[in-house]
Amino acid sequence: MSRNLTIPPDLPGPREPRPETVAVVAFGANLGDREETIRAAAARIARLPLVSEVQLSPLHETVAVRLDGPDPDAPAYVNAVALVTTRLAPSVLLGMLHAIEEEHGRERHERWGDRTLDLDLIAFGDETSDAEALRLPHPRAAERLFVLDPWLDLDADALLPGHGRVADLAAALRQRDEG
Ligand code: PH2
Ligand code: MG
Ligand code: MG
Repeated sequence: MSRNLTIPPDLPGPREPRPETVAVVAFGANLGDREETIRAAAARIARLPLVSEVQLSPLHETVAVRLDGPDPDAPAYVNAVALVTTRLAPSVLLGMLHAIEEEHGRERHERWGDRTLDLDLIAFGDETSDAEALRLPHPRAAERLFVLDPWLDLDADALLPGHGRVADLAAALRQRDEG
């Protein structure tokens, strides 16, 4: 009896190492010691298996954006972005980011509510995905100056897959807000 169980040669086997990819991770915190939390989370990501480098941007203090717009009376955020060089699969990295949020006491009550730590996977190389559990790039990244500005600190030529230059997206948002 012979069955064709041959693995097609162009599919990577499950144990084959993935290539190094640069992931863009956004950090946000508006409760507790925001700066300390973000620095600790970046150091934690750097210690993950199959992560070889983490470059953290300068920290930006930003007005909280609620579902109905900016709210200067809400606790302000500290936001940052990191470029994470990794051989992890994006879904595995995302699971680890959620675990780190929990280590920092993240509680989920209301959408866009106050939080000790939010870690969002903004982009993963030039991958795009419509999967419900992991949309790439992050569906709201192009509209968020608190993501685009720290990303530009690290890479003035950054590209958001499917949307173009991050610098152009940020300039368009500023014009909309000021114009
Ligand atoms: N994150 C949100 C909602 N609002 N506002 C600021 N300034 N910074 C954030 O990171 C942020 C927000 C949902 O993830
Ligand atoms: Mg977020
Ligand atoms: Mg989030």
